[in-house]
Amino acid sequence: MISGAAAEGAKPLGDLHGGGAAFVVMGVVNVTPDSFSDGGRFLDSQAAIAHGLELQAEGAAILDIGGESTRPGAASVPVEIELARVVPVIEGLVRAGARAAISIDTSKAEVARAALHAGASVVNDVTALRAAPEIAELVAASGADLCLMHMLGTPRTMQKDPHYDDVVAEVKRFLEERMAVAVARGVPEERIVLDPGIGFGKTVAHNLELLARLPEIVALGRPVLIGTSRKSFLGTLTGRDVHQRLYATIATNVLAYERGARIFRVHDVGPLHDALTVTAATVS
Ligand code: PMM
Repeated sequence: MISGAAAEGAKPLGDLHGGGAAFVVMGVVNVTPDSFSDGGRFLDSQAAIAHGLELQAEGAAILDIGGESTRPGAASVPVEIELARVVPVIEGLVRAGARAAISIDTSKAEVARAALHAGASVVNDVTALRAAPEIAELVAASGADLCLMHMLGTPRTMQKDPHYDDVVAEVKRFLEERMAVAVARGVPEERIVLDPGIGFGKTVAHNLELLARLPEIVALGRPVLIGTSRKSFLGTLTGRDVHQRLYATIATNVLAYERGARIFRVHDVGPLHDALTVTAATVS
């Protein structure tokens, strides 16, 4: 059994299943030199911890800590480097008494194990257990939540002319299959969150179709996480550069809430928390 926050029962996603919180904002804390919108800003662990606490104060109920960039074309990072980036940040947040649940954004079993041990209670795996299926057993043993995300190919290849016959049907089938793998390896279904992977092997049209037909993904019966924050399709649509995409980010998240998404992975937590508070009060 793994110790840490997961073992102590921090369950922000559980609230969603029980009808508690109307929505959950997941604040992004990238401890990377090269993430597309905040690469290099929080590479120093003290800066990353301070940033995480700030996002918590703005309303993040989950802090998603990532030590490997998944931007298109990104190379993978050796495990020791990823561990050295994320573990001190998780330990620092726990030491600082963070109330927000800590999510580890990783596809490596060693990193998931160390993060759960340090106090993470969510594993956010953008490969949906394809890179390291044994993450499922670690999640199951610790009682953590698991986010399974759709991606076509790998970050290195995913934006090279992605093709689908029906993007929504294919993403849905993939998520269903990966959920079955997780459950077969011992993860309770009620600990699983699904994410269509906006921007991961998708054209602008694919992203828009996924958002338009989100209820089809929600129909799988698990909480849906959506990550549109500052992403390049918003730049294509508005002509704005990466730091001027807040309004576009808000528009997509408000619509995603209305279409059934309940967990929102964003960089700009305060504005999104306000927008979703009003949306949730308006849409019953
Ligand atoms: N997007 C990024 C990284 N991790 N995880 C999930 N579950 N969903 C996402 O959409 C997602 C993710 C890329 O964005 P970043 O470089 O700003 O972290």
